Amino acid sequence: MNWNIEELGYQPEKATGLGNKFLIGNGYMGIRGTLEESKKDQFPAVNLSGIYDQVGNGWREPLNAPNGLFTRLLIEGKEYCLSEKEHKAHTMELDYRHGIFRRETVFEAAKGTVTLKTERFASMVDKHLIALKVTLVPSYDGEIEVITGIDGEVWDINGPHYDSVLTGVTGELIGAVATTHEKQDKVAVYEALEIPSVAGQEAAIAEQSTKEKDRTVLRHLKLQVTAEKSYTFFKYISIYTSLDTAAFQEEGKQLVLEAKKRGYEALLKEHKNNWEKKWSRSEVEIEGDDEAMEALNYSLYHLHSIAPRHSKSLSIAARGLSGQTYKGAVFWDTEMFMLDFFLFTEPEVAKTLLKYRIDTLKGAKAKAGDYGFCGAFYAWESQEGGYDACSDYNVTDVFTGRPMRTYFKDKQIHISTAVVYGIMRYIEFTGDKELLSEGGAETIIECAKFYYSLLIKRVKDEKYELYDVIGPDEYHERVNNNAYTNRMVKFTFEAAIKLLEEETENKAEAAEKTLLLESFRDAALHLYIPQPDEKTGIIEQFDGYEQLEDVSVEAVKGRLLHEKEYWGGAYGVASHTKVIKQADVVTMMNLFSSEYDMEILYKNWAYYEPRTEHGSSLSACMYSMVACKCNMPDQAYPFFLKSAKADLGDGGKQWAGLIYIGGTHPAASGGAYMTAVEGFAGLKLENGELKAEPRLPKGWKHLKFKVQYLGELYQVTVTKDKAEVEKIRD
Ligand code: IFM
Repeated sequence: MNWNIEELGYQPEKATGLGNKFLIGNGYMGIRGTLEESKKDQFPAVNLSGIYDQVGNGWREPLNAPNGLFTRLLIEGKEYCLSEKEHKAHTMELDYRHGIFRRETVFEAAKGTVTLKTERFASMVDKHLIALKVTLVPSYDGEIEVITGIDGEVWDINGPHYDSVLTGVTGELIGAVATTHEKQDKVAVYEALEIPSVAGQEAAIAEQSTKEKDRTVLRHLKLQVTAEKSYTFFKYISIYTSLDTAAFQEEGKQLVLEAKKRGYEALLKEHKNNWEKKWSRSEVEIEGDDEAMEALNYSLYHLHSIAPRHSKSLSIAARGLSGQTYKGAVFWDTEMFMLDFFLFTEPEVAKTLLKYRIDTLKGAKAKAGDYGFCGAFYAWESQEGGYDACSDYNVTDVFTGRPMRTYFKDKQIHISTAVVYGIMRYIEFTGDKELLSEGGAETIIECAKFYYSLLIKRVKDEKYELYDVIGPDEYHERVNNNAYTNRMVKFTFEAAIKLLEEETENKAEAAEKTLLLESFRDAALHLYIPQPDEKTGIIEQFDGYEQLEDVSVEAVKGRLLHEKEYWGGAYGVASHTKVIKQADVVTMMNLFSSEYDMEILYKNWAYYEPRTEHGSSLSACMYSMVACKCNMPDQAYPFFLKSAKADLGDGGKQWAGLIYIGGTHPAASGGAYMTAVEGFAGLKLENGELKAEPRLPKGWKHLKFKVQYLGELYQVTVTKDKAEVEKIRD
């Protein structure tokens, strides 16, 4: 198994995509895989979790910290930056077993070459720390200068987010303290530099000066170098925000000084050990298919890198920590696609993700109230406090440049069902009912109240309906009775009923409970759930879907007048056709597969797949899951691989209309994991016991992984016709 990915050579147009592919992170921050010399036009970012800012009417988005990695060579007065200067060779490498980024570039200068090697990691042991090792090897005797420090001119999509960046030099430290526009939050970055005492090296880098200019603070090193000798220095960089602690500046300074004392190699060692521990629980072994094994573990690397282990109540953004796309907001992606990985390998992280939802209940109740509904309507794009960052105009029309009214925020009501699903699944797999008393039960009841207040009952019949919604397929807006939404809402009522049926001592509470119970029981019983058509077996995605134009994805694509044109909304090329953006009915079938015959599952899979654009990275894994459940592992395989490779290729879809949507795809990573574990290995609960039911694709000899269930660790090993689920000691 190869745990390294490499990029040979340099193509400027690939730099943005590679920033995602070579991302490193530790849940607190994500550092894009851009080069040290990059300035903001090349999208470098040290993206921070859980801290946001808004400027004017621009979109509210997470912060990128001042860039403490900034380093450039200066040879004979010329700055060497890969984007601009000649180079002889260039490679980038990511060791994704240990979250280490490396690059090696041979620059050509007048007198000869200078090889620049760097290595960096975002410490898994101390969330605030980044360490960078820089090595130079010249081919000639002479002078090389290095400019290195903190660049406060950060890349923003809707910034600038810092009203000011104060830079300074204190003793051996340099620092930058940035103040945000909206709330005057602070982000402090400090750097300590270490020039190790290697024979001749200290003397070579004897001259140092610092300069503060335009939001940057830079050290200027002058090296008298000898041909073929190597010169190394280390940078220790801390990042703290005023949300972390009142003493964010003192702690930041202290951290880099201590890091310098401990030294790079010691920090690297503990960082690597930490990663090894993670893999000992989460690595997936596939004998017979290295490509799949590597892509899958690379996906898990990304999930590990963005897990908010430093918090008890924080979630993961749809694009992880790869930048400001999608406003750094939390979507249904977390509960419906990523949660299982954490549930099975690190349930404490799963709890943290769900606590975020529980702790943002207030925001969800406020949103429901704003729309005139009861209960809790979670934010479609959730930021801190449950604030919904989704704009009413989430797409820009490519023809007019005008914002287009979209209804994601108002109508994608299925988001609250995802929260309920996540909480119930957590309890099922961990047995930790405390989450219910910590607000989980209230959250579920409030979500059920929300849906109850949305029900529509027509005079002519007994059933309840849900009108004017958007299902997972976002190309068809404001539809009635979306099959996924209705079924998930029924699930929500059933979850609430289960909780309410539990005993209560308190009389006042008991009376209220009785009333709610009656209402939810009635709702669960009468809510209309679209059923398979008697003749075709197809479940209609929403009322009237069958009447839409039946045309291929290719034909719809052929109607585009502009390559970045939005396919959905009022006038989109797909809106009036059966072409859908992503798995919708199929997503519902994956969740409730036990309610359908395999024939019905297959018919719907075969019907909807050719009509699906897979315009969302959330789509492919739902098709692979249902293909597995139809016992078709070989048909599932390409969808699985597509999900597992979502961040290994060219970066997928980068634009929605004129909006940049590039970044990593953690939901696809989670979907690939689900397919391997729950699809190919067929892991499931049967009467409270973990069982596997293998359906391995061609060429797979065995599939092996560990999972946690009810606090115990299990080793799962499946071959084509044998499954072992064995309790093991930690
Ligand atoms: O949550 C998804 C949605 O289903 C499709 N558009 C992108 C969102 C974030 O990944």
